[in-house]
Amino acid sequence: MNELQLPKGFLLGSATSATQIEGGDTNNSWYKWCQTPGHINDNTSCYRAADHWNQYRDDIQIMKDLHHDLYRMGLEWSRIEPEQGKYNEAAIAHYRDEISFLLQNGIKPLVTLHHFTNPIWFDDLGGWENSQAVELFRKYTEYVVSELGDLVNDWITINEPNVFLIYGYVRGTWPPGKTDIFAMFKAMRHIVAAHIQSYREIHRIRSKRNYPGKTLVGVAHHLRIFDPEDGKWRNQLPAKSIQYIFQDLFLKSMATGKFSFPLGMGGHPLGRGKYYDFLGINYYSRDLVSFKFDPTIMFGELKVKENVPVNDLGWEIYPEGLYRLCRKYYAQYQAPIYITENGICDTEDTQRSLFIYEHLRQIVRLCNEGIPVERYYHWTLLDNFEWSEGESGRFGLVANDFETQKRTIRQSGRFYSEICAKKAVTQEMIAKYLSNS
Ligand code: IFM
Repeated sequence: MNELQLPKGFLLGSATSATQIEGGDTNNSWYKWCQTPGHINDNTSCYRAADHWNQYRDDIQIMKDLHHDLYRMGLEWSRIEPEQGKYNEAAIAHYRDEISFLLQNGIKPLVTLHHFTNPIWFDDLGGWENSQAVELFRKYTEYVVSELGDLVNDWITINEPNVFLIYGYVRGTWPPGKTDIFAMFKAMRHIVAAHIQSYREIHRIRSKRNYPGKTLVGVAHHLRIFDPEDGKWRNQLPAKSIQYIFQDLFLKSMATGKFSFPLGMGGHPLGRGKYYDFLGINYYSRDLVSFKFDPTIMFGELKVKENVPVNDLGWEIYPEGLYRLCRKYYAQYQAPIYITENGICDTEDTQRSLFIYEHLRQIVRLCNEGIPVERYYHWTLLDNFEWSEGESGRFGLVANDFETQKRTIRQSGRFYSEICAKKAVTQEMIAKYLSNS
């Protein structure tokens, strides 16, 4: 195993989302969803989560101990705007304090406005299928950026819109629990428009108020590799169409404002533009695609390659995929790349260190080839509420005991901490952390 040297100026940290760690909020769509038995595999609820709402100062101390430069955090819209148009000053003050404490500790925040959850009042109005959603999200953005924009330069408007829409509107396994592709495209049009309006709003407010620092706004896109199971054209076709519908359509529309088919007819209803300052990539795994005569799955069945390493959830561990995706999308979008998520569900912590090493190796390879990957946010800081998996999906650098809310840094967390401090993986670290890999 070779040493790794990360490029000069490269920044590292971790990512979380509000609903997955904060706990204590009853006003969001996922809280409601958790109330129905069967929705969450282990019957836990995001109401408990990791109690970060109360423990955020201790958690920031852990980030500091882990030598983080960066932290990607989410805001809970339903706490900030518990009723339509009524803002909760205590909630925004809480986030101000959290962000100020990060800054005092030398950790740069990247703030996500929407990460899979809606306020219940917003869903009651029809959620993302309602055309008013765009204006409602713009107003929420306006409020948040007016209140926090002096402290925060870096923003993500919406996390993984493709995953949110496909699970919520096609598979029906996440709120709002629909299996209606037309509803999905309707909601998608509004999400794309909401991103564009929010992108403009963040720039407008920060520039009008002369807030310090360069404003950087993007989307955290969940990108996957879809490889045909073999070279047969009948498998290649569905692999391409799934890739288009799952990720290329979202990326293009949100990045440029072009509403391509089936989202629209190729025009730019909100104006042609460049609505991203960086390319946020959340990368986890690859799927193999084989033809199946079933239009509801776009004629492609997704499989995991045989005899390959997988995580606890059965997802293939495929670091080369990160390299392939960054190359491909950089060629198209030409912006600095932030790996806004990358991580592994690994309860026993037997694979995480090697996973981190292998993915960073691909990043070094990309940087050596001139692709500007500038930041890496590991998913995730601590064990959290992993949506349908509940508390059983353990992605944390730090283990969390949900009964006692006691944090324990995993061995992989210590490895990552040394990487963050040294911006390198040395032979000593390989011997210490990767010798059993
Ligand atoms: O936990 C999620 C996160 O909320 C979005 N990206 C994928 C992660 C792991 O499933």
